Amino acid sequence: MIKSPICEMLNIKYPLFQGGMAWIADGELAAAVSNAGGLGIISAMNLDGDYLREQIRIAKEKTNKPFGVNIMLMSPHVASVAKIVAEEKVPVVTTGAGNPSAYMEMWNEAGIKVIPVIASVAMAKKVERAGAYAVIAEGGESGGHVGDLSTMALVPQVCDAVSIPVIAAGGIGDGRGVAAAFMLGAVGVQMGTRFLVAKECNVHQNYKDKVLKAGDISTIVTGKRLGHPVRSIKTPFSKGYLKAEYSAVSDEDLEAMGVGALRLAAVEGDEKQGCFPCGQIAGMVNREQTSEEIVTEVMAEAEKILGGANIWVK
Ligand code: TUI
Repeated sequence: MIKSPICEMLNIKYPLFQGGMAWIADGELAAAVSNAGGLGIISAMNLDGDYLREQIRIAKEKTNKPFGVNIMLMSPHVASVAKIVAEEKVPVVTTGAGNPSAYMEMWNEAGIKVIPVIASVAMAKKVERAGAYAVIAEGGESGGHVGDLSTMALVPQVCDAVSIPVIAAGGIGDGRGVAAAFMLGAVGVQMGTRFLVAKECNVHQNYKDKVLKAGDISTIVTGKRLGHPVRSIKTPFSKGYLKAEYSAVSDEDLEAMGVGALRLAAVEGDEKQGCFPCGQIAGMVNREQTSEEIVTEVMAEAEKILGGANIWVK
């Protein structure tokens, strides 16, 4: 069985986090992953505190295991949801798409273990100085908001730069990815895309079907011109958006084109105007499974690979 320091630190069976995917990762999915022995994570996305309180209530009802909340730092409600996680004494908070230092003191005082998602060495050092418990180093293979570096380049450089534990994310879809992450110096992994098709994932069926159909080159990154690059499935909408970015369309019109697109995809399954975030490992996701099947299968594969890795040492 694979055990790493992060298991004891967070009181979880497996060093496997489920990504806090906006409009997708709700209390039901988080509870299912936590019950399977991983760390389930609820996304606070860009809604107000009422939504988050309700999802935390659902998670607490469905599991007595630790779970986390992901706070997207570009959310207009970031200040209020930041307070709610402290009030609710959520065991773990992950953050994304920015620098969480301003909230760190409040969260640390509430006894929350803060694990920011970072995409560069500089940001990893910054959050370590501000009191982060660990970091999630996420490469640009991931779905959603992405940085520039790949997981292979980012993870070892972050491991060298900080002394807190490093969790690897981006491009990890099975046990081979988990084993590779450990070889790069990580003590755990976060997976998002694989959980998009979990039975307990309440995303629209059109979204699941797109992920199941997607291959290795089915995703593209849009939003670079406005400074918010997002990896999503190639659709007429995302290809049209990319074209608009390289045209005379104004920044304001471009911004307007993207408003509500994540919700349209995840909740309505809108294939015309929705944005379907998804990682590059989509081609490895070919069937719907329960969260428990995903977690146990991935960790068993990793254990087998790591157990036999010394065949390369002569
Ligand atoms: O945050 C994510 N993934 C996301 S957030 C999201 S919602 C959204 N909607 C519209 C536009 C953009 C996003 C969908 N997917 N992943 C974690 C992540 N964080 N990836 C990369 C980063 C990151 C990037 C820059 C973290 C820190 C950072 O610092 C930049 C700075 O200097 O402030």
